[in-house]
Amino acid sequence: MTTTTPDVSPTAAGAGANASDAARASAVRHGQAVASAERLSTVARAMLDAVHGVIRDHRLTYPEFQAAKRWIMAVGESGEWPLFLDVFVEHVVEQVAADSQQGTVGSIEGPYYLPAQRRFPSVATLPMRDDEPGDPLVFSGQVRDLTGTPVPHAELDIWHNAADGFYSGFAPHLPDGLFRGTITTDEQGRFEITTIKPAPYQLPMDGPTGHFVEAAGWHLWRPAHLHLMVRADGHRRITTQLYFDGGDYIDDDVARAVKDELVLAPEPGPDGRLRVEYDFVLEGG
Ligand code: MBD
Ligand code: FE
Repeated sequence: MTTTTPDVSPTAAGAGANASDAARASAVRHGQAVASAERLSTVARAMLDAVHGVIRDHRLTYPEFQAAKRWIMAVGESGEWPLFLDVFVEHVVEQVAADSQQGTVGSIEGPYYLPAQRRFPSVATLPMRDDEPGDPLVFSGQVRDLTGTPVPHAELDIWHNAADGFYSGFAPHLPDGLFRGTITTDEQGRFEITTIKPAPYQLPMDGPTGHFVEAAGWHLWRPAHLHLMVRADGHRRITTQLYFDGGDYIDDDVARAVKDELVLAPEPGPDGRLRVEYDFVLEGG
């Protein structure tokens, strides 16, 4: 794995805190939860009961309670709650949602989606710099419905990190829009996207999330992944990620978001570039 150190070191303040604005926008995309008093009471009661259970089972002390309070305040002040929740909690929300979902399996959205990126036709090269570091990757496939019928003009949002591990929009040294785009599939639901193979992602080490993970002796890494959102009129939108066979942390994702069906095995094509195909299957229509 090649991880280069950027000139301008992105900090937790960039990678973690900037995700707060993205999280506020995401609430709009996912729809507003309207909880009845009954639902709120039930869920809040269960959460408090779970916390009380942990305190009793582990005989939590006053100094530990105070340390936990200070840490929770620090996460809030640093703006890292979206990061922390997407890494340690979202995978279970996604699993519950997946119980009622057919077709391509989903995975978590994570904190770094940005809407309204550059739009591309079905054959596209994602925005990248001259001499962009990384292994070129050609990712192609087709969007179909559950009956196997192609879905023409589906929209596919794709976003992933640069070879140095950072995401554009959340690291000041990267140009806006790098490795982000919305691709519209052709009449046959097909697409072909040229990009680079993403790199494993390390959570920011200099914020409260990183401090906590290090203090617990856990690691801070996610395996390399492509993020995708696929939507088409009359079909259920899917949010998922694709991973790479044999890559670091593929069996030990800090965010627990890898599913076997989502692991790709790219092979070098005739021109030496890595190539891989993956077809998306959408419900509805
Ligand atoms: C990521 O890139 C990511 O995908 C998730 C889920 C959490 C933190 C960073
Ligand atoms: Fe990610």
